[in-house]
Amino acid sequence: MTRYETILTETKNRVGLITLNRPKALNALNLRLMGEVTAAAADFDRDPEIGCLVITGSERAFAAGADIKEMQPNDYMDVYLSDWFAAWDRLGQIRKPTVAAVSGYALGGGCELAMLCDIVLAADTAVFGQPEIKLGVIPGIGGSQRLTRAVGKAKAMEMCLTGRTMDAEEAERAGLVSRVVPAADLLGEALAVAETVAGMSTPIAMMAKESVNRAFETTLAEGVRFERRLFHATFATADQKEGMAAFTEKRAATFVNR
Ligand code: CO8
Repeated sequence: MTRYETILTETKNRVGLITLNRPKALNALNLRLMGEVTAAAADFDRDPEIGCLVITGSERAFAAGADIKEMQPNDYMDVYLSDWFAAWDRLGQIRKPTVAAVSGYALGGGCELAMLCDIVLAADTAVFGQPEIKLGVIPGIGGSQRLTRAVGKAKAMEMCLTGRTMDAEEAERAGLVSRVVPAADLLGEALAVAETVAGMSTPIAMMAKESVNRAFETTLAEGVRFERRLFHATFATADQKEGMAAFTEKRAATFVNR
């Protein structure tokens, strides 16, 4: 078992859980944490016993942003040459579905980390924002792009230009999160959603994820063509045979993830 300093990991019922664990810094995302989250996620992605990932923080903070104290001493050449934060892109390349369970602050990089996940569940205490402008910087982990695609230009502009935050209810109305649940139920709900996904055929869930994500990258015609090719490909899987046989035989499907 890999030992981490800034996160906790566990597995249950085909779900890999990553808990950000820098409570004194409200889970600020330093480079160590970035390396550990992306490494743990890549391990779960490779593990045939895992069908879905959950990323969560604490009750008070999912993550209060990139670690400002770690960033502060850097100059342009430092961040340019090290391509500061580029490693977060690896999380967007995870092929299995990911669920963010957000309670408390999801600010700056914290909001961006949630948006890197496929399903975002929010506690009623969640607060989302891109307050980088108050620090004299702009979002650096995709916030200006993913927030705009999620909630539209009007809200994204206001949030990125003024640092205004959104509460959970507004985030749900705006389409940033799929559902709001009472804070006490958040992790249980997130694990239940993840277990549902993990109970499907994993390769088919990966194709569904890939297809939905394609909508952010391409035209409607190309996206539909991409979806059609993957849909046809599902007929080459054992799980399509099993899923449809189970339906006609009126029984539960037993997927073999092939
Ligand atoms: N980085 C480092 N430490 C932090 C951070 C952070 N982002 N957020 C909180 N902490 C620390 C505090 O410094 C404090 O530590 P200490 O006790 O040692 O002073 C501890 O966490 C608790 O925080 P507070 O005392 O401030 O708690 P409050 O409840 O009073 O306030 C807030 C909570 C409102 C969340 C407040 O902490 C806050 O405003 N934090 C900063 C939020 C923010 O601005 N986030 C955006 C950061 S920038 C970013 O994410 C992307 C930058 C992209 C750059 C790209 C470069 C290539």
